[in-house]
Amino acid sequence: MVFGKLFQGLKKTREKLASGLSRLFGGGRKLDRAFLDELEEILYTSDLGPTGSKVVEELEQAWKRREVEATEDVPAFLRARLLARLDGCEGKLARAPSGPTVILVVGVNGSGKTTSIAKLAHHLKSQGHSVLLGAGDTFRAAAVEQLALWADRLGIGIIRQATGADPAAVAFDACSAALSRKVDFLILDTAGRLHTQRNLMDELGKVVRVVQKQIPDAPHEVLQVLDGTTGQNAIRQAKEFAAVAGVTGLILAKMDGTAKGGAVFGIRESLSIPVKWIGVGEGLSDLEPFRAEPFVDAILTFGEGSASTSA
Ligand SMILES: Nc1nc2c(ncn2[C@@H]2O[C@H](COP(=O)(O)OP(=O)(O)O)[C@@H](O)[C@H]2O)c(=O)[nH]1
Ligand SMILES: [Mg+2]
Repeated sequence: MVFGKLFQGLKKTREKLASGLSRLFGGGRKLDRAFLDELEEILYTSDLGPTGSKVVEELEQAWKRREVEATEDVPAFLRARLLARLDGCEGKLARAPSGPTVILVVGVNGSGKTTSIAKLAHHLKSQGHSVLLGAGDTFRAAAVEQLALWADRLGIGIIRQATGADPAAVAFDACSAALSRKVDFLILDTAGRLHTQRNLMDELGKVVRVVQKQIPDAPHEVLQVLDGTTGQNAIRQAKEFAAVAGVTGLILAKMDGTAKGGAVFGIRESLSIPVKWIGVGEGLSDLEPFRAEPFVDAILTFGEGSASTSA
């Protein structure tokens, strides 16, 4: 199956929705106020949260305008509205017009930054690109080692300094090396931080300035890694962080296991930042470019027959 792990990871989200929806849609009901209310409750209490309510509001408007009159038309309507919310989300990376493309990876501690970097490097390498890593999480001794281990396994270069070194100095070295080695991609790891940690956020700004001294149009991507198991919390985190860190794309890690997939819609709705990649495990190949259709179809099922129009 093409999206086996993601599909599996969204099991909780899907099954919770499916039980409510199949009950609602299975009963030969007509489309009326009571139906809409029940639908809203099902969607809201799934991890779609407020997005669930908004989609039902849109449905109510369409129903009043007589654009949607029968319950049979509702699945396709919901699917289309959820898909519309994910417009522009795809697993594509901006590229430098020439020279190395610099990707800065940010997020809170434990969200999955370092692992996602390894996976992304693996993906890029498998596409024939040369990749260099910069060990910018100099905060914890284990962090540099963790990235170095991945670099070793991948057979790619890593620029590192001792624990406690200035991350901006590492970034400077890494950019010099990326330029002289003429690599296609430089991926910079950073220490975990919260948007409230002023000194650490300033440090991030300094890293960016140092990078720009050598590669003026860099970083070409600032990817924020979010822990997919945190659901609606991830939305708040993304919003607060993005405002100060110039985030250009999101990696949703840990979408295997107990992911709360519905939060993706809320993230997209409250931020104009696209979800670009999905992490579905701890292995190197467990990173998938985000694709809206399979994602929506893995969440939204209506029991008998589905909203999906794709095979
Ligand atoms: N199941 C699962 N675990 C992940 C995924 N991404 C990261 N992890 C795990 O989450 C933990 C923290 O990851 P790490 O990359 O060190 O986070 P960082 O502190 O942001 O750099 C590690 O145990 C990873 O193996 C994922 O997509 N799925
Ligand atoms: Mg890390």
